[in-house]
Amino acid sequence: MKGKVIFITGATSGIGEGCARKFAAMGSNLILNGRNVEKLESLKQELTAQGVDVLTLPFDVRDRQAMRQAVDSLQGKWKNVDVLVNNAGLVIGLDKEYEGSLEEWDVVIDTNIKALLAMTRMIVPGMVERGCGHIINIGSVAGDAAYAGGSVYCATKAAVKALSDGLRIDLVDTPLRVTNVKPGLVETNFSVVRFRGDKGKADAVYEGIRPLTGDDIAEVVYYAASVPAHIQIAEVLVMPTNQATGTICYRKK
Ligand code: NDP
Ligand code: 8X3
Repeated sequence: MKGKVIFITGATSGIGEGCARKFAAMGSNLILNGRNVEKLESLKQELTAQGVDVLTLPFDVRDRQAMRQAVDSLQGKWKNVDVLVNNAGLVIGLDKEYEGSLEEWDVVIDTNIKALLAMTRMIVPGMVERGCGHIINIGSVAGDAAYAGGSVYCATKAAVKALSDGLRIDLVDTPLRVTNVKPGLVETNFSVVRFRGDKGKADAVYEGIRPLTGDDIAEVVYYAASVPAHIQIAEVLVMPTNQATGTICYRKK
């Protein structure tokens, strides 16, 4: 993976940040996206000090025009994206489908589905032209089955599975690969965002169980990206040892 160009959306925290560190440690060059400009800059400083090149592209993935401008601004080696990690995503709330906020659900759907699709639409044609590339989508165990209060989020992650499967079909006559990584419980900023900043509620999600970390998922993403070119890791479900499904966990009292 040395010298390859990896484009990671949502690289300022959690799984995306873990992926940035892992690929940098293995000598890849990075295009890092997120909205938090300060975090992007500090990550850039940290990782360039390790000898890799880092380009920061701060934009809101829901802003189609900003995405277009950012992608069009890529020059030289940065145009040749080898691996696209479609990671930016979130959930807001744990509300019933007939009670939650349509506005909040718009944010979730626009980020998790429409932005992932738009990134794919903008980056993959270049990969097809060059005859190489890998799209790694961060789905979720939540896409396998709905859970109470998770209906819209689960639907977005089911959509990530369908988009990954559909893209794999569309690319079947090319050397490109598509991977859907489906994590279970990962302790990141995810639950803090879900509970609108309530750290107590967020911490309770991981009580009594050892959750995964963003770095753990980065290992899986890196593995999928680094296996020989004739191997396509189509889908990976990765959960803590004491998690069996999206909703069944063993928690120590
Ligand atoms: P974090 O909240 O820690 O990170 C989310 C990242 O997404 C941040 O870097 C954030 O950056 C970015 N992001 C969110 N909205 C936007 C936006 N509109 N434009 C650009 N970037 C955005 O959560 P995770 O690392 O856990 O989440 C990463 C992915 O993993 C998500 O797709 C999530 O659904 C998925 N996932 C998480 C699991 C978990 O248990 N944590 C389990 C399964 C899947 P910024 O704020 O700078 O914009
Ligand atoms: C995040 C996993 O179970 O919190 O995708 O929805 S869960």
